[in-house]
Parts: sequence; C-alpha cells; structure tokens
Amino acid sequence: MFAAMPDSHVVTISRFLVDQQRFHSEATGAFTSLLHDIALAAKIISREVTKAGLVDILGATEEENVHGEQVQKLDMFANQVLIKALDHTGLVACMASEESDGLIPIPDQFPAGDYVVIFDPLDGSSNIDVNVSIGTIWSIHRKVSKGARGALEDCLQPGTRQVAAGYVVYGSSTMLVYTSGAGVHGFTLDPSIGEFLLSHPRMRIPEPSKKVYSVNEAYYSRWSREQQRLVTHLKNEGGFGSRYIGSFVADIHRTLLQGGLFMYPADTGSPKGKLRLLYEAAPMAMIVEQAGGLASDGARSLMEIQPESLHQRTPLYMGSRAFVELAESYLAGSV
Ligand code: AHM
Ligand code: MG
Repeated sequence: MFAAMPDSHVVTISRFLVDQQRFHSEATGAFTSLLHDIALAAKIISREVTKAGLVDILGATEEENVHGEQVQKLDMFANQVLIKALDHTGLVACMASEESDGLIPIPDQFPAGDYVVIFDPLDGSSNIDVNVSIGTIWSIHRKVSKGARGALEDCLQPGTRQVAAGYVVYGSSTMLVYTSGAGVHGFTLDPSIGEFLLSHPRMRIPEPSKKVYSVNEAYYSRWSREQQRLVTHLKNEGGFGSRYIGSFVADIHRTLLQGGLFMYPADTGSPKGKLRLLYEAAPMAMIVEQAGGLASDGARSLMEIQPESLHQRTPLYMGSRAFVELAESYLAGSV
C-alpha cells in the first residue's frame, strides 16, 4: 500500500522509505536499510559519472567482461561501489552482477542476510564518453536456498519473485526510480544537499500513450520476417514516430514517462537478443508492469521466465500494454 503524501512537502527518499515501512507491521527495517544502501551507492556512482568529463577516468581498460565486451573504468568502479555498499551490511546473502562472472559471495568476516541483490552497475557504458545518459539497474529477491550464505538458485528466480526492482538514470539530472510492488516512485537527486527527493510519486505509463517505437533499426535485415512486418506497420499505417537513445535505462525511462514500445528483438547475429534477463529485463519488466505497462519476450511474459543461467539473454518488448500486445500478435504471425 502506498502512503498518501501531501504534494507540497519535501520528501526525502529516507523519509519515504520509513513511511512505507509503517504499512508493513511485520517489517524489521532490513528491507528499508537495503534500499537506503542502494540509494547511497547510486549517489556515489552519480558523483563519479558527473565528474567523468572532467577527470581522466574515461577510456577503456585492457580488461573484458564475461561477455567479451570491453569494460570501461566507470563500470568497474560502479560494480565495486555496489558490492562494497552491500557486502558488510548483514542484509544480503549473495549478489550477482553483469560485470562479474559467477555469484558474488559475502566475505566470511561479514554476516549474511536474507536478501539477494542482482545488478547491472552501469548499463550503456559505451555512451559515457559522448555524454549520453547511462544507468544502474537492480533487482532484489528473497533467499530461497537452505544455506546461510546464498547459492546460485537464489539468483535464478523468475521476475515474479522479485520483491523490489529499480534503476538510476544519470541524465540531465540523476533520478532513482523503484518499485516494491506498490506502484513506481521516482526521486530526483538534489546535488546541493545530496538527497534524493520524491519528484514522481505513483508513476504510470500515460494512457493513451505517445505512439513511439524504440529499436535499433540498423539490424532490420537480420530480423525475422514477423519483426520486419511489425516495424513496417508501426511506421506506416501505425503512424508511429521513432526514438532510440541506445541506452536501455534512458529508453525505458522515456517510455515510462511518455509511453511507447521499446524493443530489443532477437536477430540472426544475436539469436537471443542482447539484453540480459536477470540484470536488465526482469527488473525493468517489474517496473513497467507496476506502472501499468507490459513486458514480454515477444511470446510470453518476461516476468515468468525461469532463468537457467546468470548471464542469459532474452529478446525484449516493453512499454504501453496495447503496443506490446500488438507486437506479440505480429510476432505470432496472427496479423
Ligand atoms: P551494455 O550492457 O554492454 O552497456 O549494453 C547494453 C546496452 C543497452 O543500454 C542498450 O539498450 C543496448 O545496449 C544498445 O545496443 P545496440 O547498440 O545494439 O542498439
Ligand atoms: Mg547492461
């Protein structure tokens, strides 16, 4: 349940989380503390992202991540910030990150907790050196394994089991958007006081929404016939416009605020698409659906897919409900 908040009041994320906790008599405060810790990590990452144009932190390192992609310094920094913000708190059983190969255990010297945190520390990092918005995406599950310190099965849970999900977009301002299953709420960082302030309570994808599709159309010739027909329909009879930033968090943020259809389909070069189920698709699916939209892999709900491996990829369609349904019917060949 979402606590009513007088619109004229300045509400920090800390105040908001404490107020939300009051609606859960069983709450111990652990979950609230976890969200605080993530918000703190977001502020530290935001500070470094903002400084990136000023200091010589740009440029790729020699290292590659587990997907064979070049990792930039800020990715590794953001990864470390999140791990260090969470590993000593006693709230987390284990973690997984797009930038780390296997499970990230809690070091032996620290107590382990009941939550599992999965994150993409800095998505869209190829956009850093052209000053385009990038973001952090995270997802929280409850530990389900018997052991105290978490296991792979704790991370391999479907999106429907998420207890919370969120993202931070580092754009013209830094915004943190999250859901814990009671609507989607957005906070804007006021850098002068170092606080996230509630700016977008109860976010809903507008209805009717803007007719906008968002996809990397350069892959057109590699798409299935059905995918090609869908996009041809959208831009011709459909009367859609097009926007594609090429930064997932920023593209989804726009879709939440204005509506539309975001797609990262499978193609002959990437038969499972590019985006990862656990780090990118499932958390955003929870947010989009909590905001009244729909999230699909083209045939089934993204939230219901049972992950088989940490770094699994999935085709992805999300945004306004009617547009995702339209995409599904084209992909099924029924239109
Ligand atoms: P990354 O995880 O390596 O940063 O890649 C993910 C990014 C997303 O932010 C974006 O939606 C997508 O890659 C863009 O890919 P493409 O350049 O193929 O359109
Ligand atoms: Mg990513």
